[in-house]
Amino acid sequence: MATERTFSILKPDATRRNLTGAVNAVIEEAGLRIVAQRRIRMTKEQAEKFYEVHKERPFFGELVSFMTSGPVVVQVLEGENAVAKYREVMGATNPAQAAEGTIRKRFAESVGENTVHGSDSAENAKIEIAQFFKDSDIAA
Ligand code: RTP
Ligand code: MG
Repeated sequence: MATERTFSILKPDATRRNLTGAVNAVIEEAGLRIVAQRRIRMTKEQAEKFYEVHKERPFFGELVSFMTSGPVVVQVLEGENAVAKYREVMGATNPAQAAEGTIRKRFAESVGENTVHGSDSAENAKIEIAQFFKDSDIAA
């Protein structure tokens, strides 16, 4: 498996509780490298576009309002099999179902406020990275 990149967001519940360093430590301990990182305030338009696939879901409004409720940290992570590796390190969407040691098991408060986002495929990772980073922002 070649080196791969994935897109990550440390969500507003992580910044609110001052957990960005603790989450980054888990990411780095898993062997993923943070090759780009920026703290931003997502606009409603950015959040709606980012989560467009969920626009018909009942939780869409709540999700957009949460993602714009405070600062987030957007990141590009790099490593062997980074997409699948990060999904494993994040744990299940619902923290109650997440495996021991995963970010969501350790830190997440609820299925909505679940601390991190990670791309679900290499193809989506490319699309998501391009929404927030230029090639020149990434230093591998
Ligand atoms: P993400 O996209 O944020 O990495 O999370 P995921 O793949 O594990 O979960 P996904 O199904 O893509 O859902 C996206 C985000 O929507 C919120 N959500 N709320 N209230 C609910 O039932 C519910 N279900 C999903 C979560 O913030 C989830 O991460
Ligand atoms: Mg998802």
